[in-house]
Parts: sequence; structure tokens; C-alpha cells
Amino acid sequence: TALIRLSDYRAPAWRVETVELDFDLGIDASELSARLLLRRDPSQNAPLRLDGENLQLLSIALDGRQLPATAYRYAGNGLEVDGARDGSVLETRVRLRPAANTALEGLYLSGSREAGFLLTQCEAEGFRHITFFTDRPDVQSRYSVTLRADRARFPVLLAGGNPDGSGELEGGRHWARFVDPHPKPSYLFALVAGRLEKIERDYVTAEGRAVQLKIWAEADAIDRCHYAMDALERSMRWDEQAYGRNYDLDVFHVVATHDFNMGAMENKGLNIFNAKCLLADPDSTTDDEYRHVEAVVAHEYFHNWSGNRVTCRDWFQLSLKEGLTVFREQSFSADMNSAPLKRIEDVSLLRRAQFPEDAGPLAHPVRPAQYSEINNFYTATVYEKGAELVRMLAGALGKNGFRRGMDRYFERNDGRAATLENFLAALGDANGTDLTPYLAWYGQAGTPRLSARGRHDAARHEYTLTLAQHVAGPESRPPLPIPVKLALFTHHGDMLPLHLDGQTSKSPNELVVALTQAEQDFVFTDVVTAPVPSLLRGFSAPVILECEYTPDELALLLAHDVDGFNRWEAGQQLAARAYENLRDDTSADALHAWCEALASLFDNPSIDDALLADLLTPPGEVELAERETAIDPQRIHQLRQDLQQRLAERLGADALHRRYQALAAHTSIELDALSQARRRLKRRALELLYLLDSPEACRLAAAQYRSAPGMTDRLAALTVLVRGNATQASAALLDYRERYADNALALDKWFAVQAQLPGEPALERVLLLERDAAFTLKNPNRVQALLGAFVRGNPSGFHRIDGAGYRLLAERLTKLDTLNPQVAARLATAFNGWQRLEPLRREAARAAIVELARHDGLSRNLTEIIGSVLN
Ligand code: HT7
Ligand code: ZN
Repeated sequence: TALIRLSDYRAPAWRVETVELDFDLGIDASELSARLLLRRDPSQNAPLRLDGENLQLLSIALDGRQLPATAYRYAGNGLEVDGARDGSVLETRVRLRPAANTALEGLYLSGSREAGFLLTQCEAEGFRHITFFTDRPDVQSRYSVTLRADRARFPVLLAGGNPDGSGELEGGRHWARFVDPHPKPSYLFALVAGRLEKIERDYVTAEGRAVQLKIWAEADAIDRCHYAMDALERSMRWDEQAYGRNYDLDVFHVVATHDFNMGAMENKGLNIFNAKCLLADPDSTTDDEYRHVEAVVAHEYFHNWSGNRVTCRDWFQLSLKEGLTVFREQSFSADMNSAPLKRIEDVSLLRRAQFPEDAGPLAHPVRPAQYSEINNFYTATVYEKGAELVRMLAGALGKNGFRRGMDRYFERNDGRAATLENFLAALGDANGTDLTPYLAWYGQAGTPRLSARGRHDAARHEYTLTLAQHVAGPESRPPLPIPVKLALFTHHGDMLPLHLDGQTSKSPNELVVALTQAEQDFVFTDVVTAPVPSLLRGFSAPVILECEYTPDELALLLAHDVDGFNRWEAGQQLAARAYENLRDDTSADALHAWCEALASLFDNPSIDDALLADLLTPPGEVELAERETAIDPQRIHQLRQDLQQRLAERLGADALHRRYQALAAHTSIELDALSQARRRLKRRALELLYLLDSPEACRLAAAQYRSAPGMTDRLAALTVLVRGNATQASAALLDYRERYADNALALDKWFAVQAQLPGEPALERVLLLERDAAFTLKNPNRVQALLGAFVRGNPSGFHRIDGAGYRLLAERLTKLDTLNPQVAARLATAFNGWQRLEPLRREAARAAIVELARHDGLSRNLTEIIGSVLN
């Protein structure tokens, strides 16, 4: 299939200045008239060519005259029209089939034919499934949209922009019109029509604009929208205060749907959300999910400036809006919740999702150089690594400098389609500095390795830190700028004042050094005894740190580092070394140091319960696998269990039991930090207790399941019972299935918990669950809950030595691909990394992928992923 290359970018030959859309909406068939005012770039003389896919063309007219069939050509994915001039008006009428659209791209039906509603998804290239258009982000147009439909079936009619009238039509029909004063790219167009309920709130921006905030959902879900409304208001205030950005329309709509390919979509004035990222109530939403809802609401709202007012010139610049908006959301969430916990959560995600992506055949730069299917590039690299790059830039400029730079960026590029160069130039110019060396980060794949070596000169009281960088790939790559935030600790756990030639720091004990060459020495003076360095504090750069700490040094940082992130990080490093002790059957020095350090932290009342829960959790199976060459996921699972068991033994059943009971005495369902932290640690204590005394832990879990005041406790208990194969598990599962029979999001968790049964039994369970009446390949959340949880969230279950997991995935992908290529392609990325499996699994995986690749008629989405994975 054809590759689209960044180097081939050309400005559009034709633009659409204004667009008038007039929809006649129906479930099976909708018709749309579009009237485009065309502008031609005088320096180019290409014929008029518009994107358009799967459109049934009913009529076409240019400058008021119907065109004969000889005056245009519509073949597959584009429409060519003869005779168009600058200022021409093109009118087309097309028919769409929303109910038959299972790909959930363009105009489609959410829910049932009888009760569901119509909606659109246009990013990245869905608008061409709605009408003929220059469907590329550097064409920005003014939209006027009229919706007409039967009033009883579609009482609510919404489109982006401000409302501009509504009224009755004959035959029980009605209409509503919307005008968006802000020119926008086609990917931000949206409409929604159907039976929806709403909650409303009035908001006044810092600039004094009165805005109506409206959140829409189906009747049974509207009561679960209040948390999102609060989160939206917090996000709007925060963007005013942190970035001086105000909302710019009179209404802001948010809509929840259960049928959505991703998390949410920032359509101008009409955000559309996957219900799982919007609906929340204590009975069906866990603490982690509440925070996720807050984060996604904020993310989509922040796009109004970072994405909508300033958009991307082309899809290669996707991280310009996504990396930046993830960074903005991370800063917001850190301000709303615990900053160190948020950092731990984000870095864990980066390591779990992005590092493996960057280490295998799907690796690509944050700004890819080429793609076949753009939907395959909404990746952890573009989003999460992209956010890390913005974080480094923000760190380099400091708080005020970054704000100055962002003001300049928004000012200069407002209403434009920008590039990453524009971004770096604005940030740099506003601060009189050149940030172009950071462009190298955007252009190369792979996670850099940062090696650190320390040498202490006792006679001269000098400590020399040698930092060196290395990225796998062509040797000719220029070095990257890597900011390394650091501190030095004495062996008593005190921080040393830092004296480093030529570097100044705000705090006397912490410093950011910039590694700009392949290798550099940093010499600290007045260091009397050999220190322990705390490096890359707060994870100041997205690299893999290689530093030869002794277990005692890591234990010292785990005990004393005041940087919450680095304290956790020291624990993670030590746990990984303890894991290696078990794996290689070597001296248990790290295992011992880890257990001892955690045992004393367990009794330390000054440690926050949530941080303690995270400290008591070793790196996940995916992260441990990243350190191996011939991966055996079942052995990794077993060793990680053993590791946790050793920790549990050191803490002791009595202590775990006591801590569990003390935490269980608090039964609030409040979402404040303290209550969430207690629930988190309670869960961890129960999981560790299970490894020592499974009957007692299962008894406690069964009781917790029954009396849980909210979903966090209920799901934690259910998970312990199911993973532990407890006798009480089936009763709890039955109860849950019935209790949440009508709650799709809660039911998804029921599928996911079971799909994550450890080891061999998982596959049988998945096959059984596929036969449940509630399972369907048509709903992305359900597919994710069952198949996604199995292939992505359960390495020991998926990677069976007989290859049955691989064959199951390959077979389901062929079916799923015919329904929804985007979801199929995303699921297929679970094959990433098969080359690093141990030989038997590797061969089984290869055979399954090759077989899948032979299948006729696979989508471009899936073909591209399989092709890359096989490479
Ligand atoms: N910008 C949004 C991207 C998105 C999307 C992309 C491809 C296919 C379907 C999609 N739905 C939403 C999500 C975001 O805010 O990052
Ligand atoms: Zn986004």
C-alpha cells in the first residue's frame, strides 16, 4: 500500500473558505447537501480534487449548473471536477448509511436502531466519509450546519459552533442550525442527533464570556455525568489561570457514547466521549477511573487551544497537539491530585506502553517520517513520549519562561495550522534561546540509554559524574540534549549542597545538568565522602538510566530520597534486581535489601498510604520482560509472584492483617486523597496477604465484596477472588453479572477481570465468555474488555507455550477487521515484540502472524501493523 511521506508535503492547491452543510438525518439513510466556496492557490494549477470515500453521489453542480457525467470523475477515494475556478461554488448531494457503518468513522449509529442516536467521528480522515472535501488539517473553513430530522426520533439536534435558530417542519420534522465563527479543519466537525438527556451549568470565563456547559447522555446514564461537569469546570478555570486561555463559544457540549474507537474527541464546541471516559458514580467507577475521567475531560477541553485554535499542518505533526495536550493534562492532574503519584502513574504507563513500542518493529519517531494509515499513529510514542519532550522543553525554560513561550506560540499561530518547528521557534524566541537541538528528539525512534558512573577523589574532595548517552541505530546520529536533574546523598541519607562549576541552581541541593554531548564529566567540589547520586529526578528525561548502584545504595535512596518519584524509582530498580536474584539463583543481596527497606517503610507513619501501596508493588510483567532477551512470560509471572511472596513473608501475615483491618475500618466512598490512598493500600495489603494465607485473604475478600460501599473495594475484592481461583469466586462473579447486567461499563470490568486469570486457564475462560450474551465484536469497549485484557493485560495467559493464544488472536482479528479496522489494528499490536520471545513461543507466534497475513482482503490498517510487526 502507498506510503505518505512528510518530505512530500505540499501546501493545498485548493481551499474551502466556507462550507454549508444541510443534513436530512435517518438511521438507515441520511442525505447531505454540501455547498463549498472554493479558493485556488494562484501559484499552483492542479485540477480540483476532493477526498471522498464510500459516498453515494446523488447530484453535483458547479457554479449553479448541474454537471454532466463527463465533467467529473469519482473513483474510490476521490472526486475530480473540471472547470473549477477561484471563487467557484461546488454543490454536492450524497447519501450515507449510518446504521451499516460498523467502522465507527464518519456518520454512524450508537446503540440500537430503536433507541440509539446518530453521531460523527472525523479525526483523522472521517470527514471524507461524510462529504467530498479537502480533508486535511491545513484547510480551515467556516462551517454553517443545518440538521433536519423527525422530531420524535431525534428530539435533540447538535452540531459544533453557536446555535443559530431552530424550528418546526412539516410531517413531525424539525430543524436546527449552527454557525461556527472559528474557521476549523474538517477533522473537528461533529454532529449528534437522537434522544439524549442533559445536565447544564452556567460558566463565565475570566474574560467575561457567558458559556452554557451541557453534558448529554442517554437517559439511564445522565445521573452519572455530574463528576465530569465538575471536572470540566475545574479544567476551564485551570486553563485560564495556568495558560491564560479562555473558552471562545457561547456553548460547550459534551456527549457520551458507548460506541467509540478511542477515548474521546475534541470536536470544536461538541466534544464526544467514550462513555468510559465520562460517566462516573461510586457504585460503578473505581478511584483510578475517576481520575481518568477527570484527565480525559481536561485533555479534550485543553485541545480547544492546543489543537483547535492552533491546529496541525499535517498528520506528521500530530504530537504538536497530542504531546502538548497530554503534557497540559498531566500538569493539571498533578495540581488537582498528588503530583508524585501522578508522575509515577505517567512514567509507569510510558514504560509499559511506550518503551516496548519503541524497542520493537513498531518503533517510530514522535514525528514519523511516513505512514500508510494515519489511524495507526495515535500511539504511545506520539502521545506519551511526545508529552515527555514537552516536559523537557518546559523544564529547560522554567515555569515563567515556558509560559512566556506558550503565550508566544498561541499568539503567533492562532487560527493557523502549525508545525513542530513553529512550536520550538515560539518557545525559543520568547526566551532568547535556540531550542532546535531538541528537534532531534522528534526525529528519531528508540529509547536512549543514559549511563552514569561516579568517581570520588577523597584527597581532593571531588566527585566526578560521567554521563554518556547511547541510542540503538545509525552511529552517525547527533547527541540529544538530555536534562538530568540530580542530587547527591551522604550515606546517612542527607542531601549535600551542590557545587558545580558554571552551573547555578534554585535549590542548593538539586540541580539540572544538561548532557549535550555523547559523554560529559560533571565535577562537584567540596564532597568529603563518596556520595550516592539521585539521578533523573522526577524522570527528567525519557531515557533508560544505567547506573551501577549497589543494593544498599538503592535501599538508601528508597529510604531517604525526598523526591517521591525517585524514592519509588529506587524501589523499582531494587525490586528488579531482587527479581534477578530469584531468576538467576544468585546471592539474595538485593532481595534482602528490598524487603528490609520496605519493612521499615511499612511502619513509617509519615509515608502516604498511596505512595506506600506503590512502593510495595514491583515492576509489572511487561516491564520485567523488557529486561530479558528470550522472554518466557509464564516464568516471569511466576518469579514476580515469588518475589511478592518474599516481601509478604518479610512483612508478616499479622502485620498485613492488622493493616488491612485498620484500613477497612474506614468505609467512606469519598474521593479525597486520603480516602483513595486508604483504599489503594488496603487492596495491596489484601493482595500480599493472599500470598501468605490464601484462605484467610479469600474470606476477607468475599466479605469485602459483599459489603463494599463502592466499586474500588468491590472490584479489588473480586479480583483477588478470581485471580486466586477462590471457591468464593464463582458466587461473586454470578452476583456481579446480575447486579450490573444493565451497566455496560461495569460489565466490561467483569469480562476484563476474568480475561486476566493468570496462566493457562485464561484462554478457556475467554472462549467461554465469548459465548456470553453480552459479548459482541461490534462494541470496541467490549472487545477491549475481553480480548484486549487477555492479549495486552495478561502476558502469562496469552503467551501459552502451545501458541493457542496467538492463534485465537489471529482468528478474531480476521473477523474484527471486517467490522472495525481501527480496533482490529490496535489489538494486533499485541503481537509486537514476538521476536524476543523464547524460541518455542517465537515460532508459534510467527506462524500465527504469517497465517493472518495470508488472509485475503485485510484492511489497510491491519495490513500495515502486521507488515511492520513481521519485519
Ligand atoms: N484527538 C482524538 C483522536 C481520536 C481519534 C483518532 C482516530 C480515530 C478515532 C479517534 N477518536 C478520537 C483523541 C484525543 O483527544 O487525543
Ligand atoms: Zn488528544
